Amino acid sequence: MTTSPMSSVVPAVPFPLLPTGDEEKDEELRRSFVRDEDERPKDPHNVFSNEIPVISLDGIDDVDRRAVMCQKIVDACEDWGVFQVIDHGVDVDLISQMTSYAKEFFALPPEEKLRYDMTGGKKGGFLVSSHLQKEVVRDWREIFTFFSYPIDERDYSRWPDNPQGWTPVVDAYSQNMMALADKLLEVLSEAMGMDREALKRSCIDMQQKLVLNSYPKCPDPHLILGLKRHTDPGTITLLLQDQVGGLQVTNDGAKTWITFLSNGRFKNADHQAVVNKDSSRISIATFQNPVPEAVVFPLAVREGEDPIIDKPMTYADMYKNKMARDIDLANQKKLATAAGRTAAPFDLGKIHQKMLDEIIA
Ligand SMILES: O=C(O)CCC(=O)C(=O)O
Repeated sequence: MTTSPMSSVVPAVPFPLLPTGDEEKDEELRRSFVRDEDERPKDPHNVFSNEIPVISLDGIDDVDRRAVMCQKIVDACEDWGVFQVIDHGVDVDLISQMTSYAKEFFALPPEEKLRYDMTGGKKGGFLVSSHLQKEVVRDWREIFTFFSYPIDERDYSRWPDNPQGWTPVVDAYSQNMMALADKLLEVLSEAMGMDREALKRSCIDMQQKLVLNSYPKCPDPHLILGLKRHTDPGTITLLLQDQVGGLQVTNDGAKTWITFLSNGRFKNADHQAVVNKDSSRISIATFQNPVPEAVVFPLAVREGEDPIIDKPMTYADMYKNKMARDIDLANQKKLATAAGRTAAPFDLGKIHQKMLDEIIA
């Protein structure tokens, strides 16, 4: 992973991360969040960049305006792999209801949130820090996950009944996100010289997971990350954030689904979330993913280019490789740092053996 600078994206209950009430234990707990020096935030949450493309979707179905918009989206995907969408047509009341319910949920007492404890591979619910077991350093956040598509696989017993009335709001929000993702994928398909449905078709059936992130105020924001630097493996992620700020991105990217399907043309931005002393922050990430058996291979290879991978793999394999690699790199780095040396290259074969135990969501 490179160390180029992160750019901040302009983007809203004080509660502890399950403290034990025992000062000594809480101090120890806090130490488990402290990052190695090279991973610590370089910029605070409220330093914003104007480099990230901002794209209005107003008039996307008008032939002339669509062409200009499409070009902007393509440029943003080629240069950054991330952009801010405005005039997206999603009802502002729905967005504010979704955010208010999320805040209310995270403000509940720990025992109430833990009724939805997601550990042990349950399909949705509440977790502290990360969905990956055995993370070496912890993320300063709480999360709630809804597996929202396919609809017939929803397990409503994992959707909270507190706050009351949240289920129809989550349902409406997830439908709106699905429609927005469709629009964006249509544009990218056209940009690759294919029909509008091509990228969606390659997912076989679009799956969707909503992850609500709650980043409490943090006493040591210069040492700790809300969410460590990573890339999302799936088709497209739609991130709603409040006005606090904390998302930082870089355009180095990594090779994940969209990079492989576009033969390296569209980037997948590395990103992280930083925390701060004064305000808690909420974000809602909607992950649109292919089905596990969807084939990952370039859909279009432009003249003069070679495919960036030799043979097709399934999305499930690509996901497992990526997650296992991320965890193993972090482990090796920690061990190497403790021993005062540089991390050695990792053995993917060995990682395959243990990756299923480590990925619990
Ligand atoms: O909260 C944010 O700004 C980033 C969230 C994110 O990257 C994620 O949930 O994967």
